[in-house]
Amino acid sequence: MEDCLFCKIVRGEIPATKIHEDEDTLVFLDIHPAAPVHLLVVPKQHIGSLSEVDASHQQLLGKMLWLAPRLAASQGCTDGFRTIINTGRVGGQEVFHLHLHVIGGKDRLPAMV
Ligand code: IU
Repeated sequence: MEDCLFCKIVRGEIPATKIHEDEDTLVFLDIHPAAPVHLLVVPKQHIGSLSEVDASHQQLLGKMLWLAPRLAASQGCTDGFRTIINTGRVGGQEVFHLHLHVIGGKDRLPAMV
């Protein structure tokens, strides 16, 4: 996607602080961190949101979740973390390229629900 911000980061056209990269995903620091540790796990292929995934994305989605505890631990989150996928307007999604937030590094995050 030509104008998608996260596609531009994946292509290296916009800088980001990369934490991890493999053939399917890129992980980088959120520019407006909600906590001391705030990573975004982004699929390299453009998927607009969680609402747009289909059966062919199951392995990719599993990988994104599988990465989360490993990335959190690599950033020092040894006693828990939070994952969030904001989806669509009601879900508060701002960047329409699927991403998994991995948030932690505080003693205890405020309850959300
Ligand atoms: P959301 O789930 O779509 O609401 O989250 C988008 C996130 O992308 C948000 O936390 C922003 O701080 C973050 N972000 C970024 O890391 N780099 C950018 O250039 C922009 C947004 I624009």
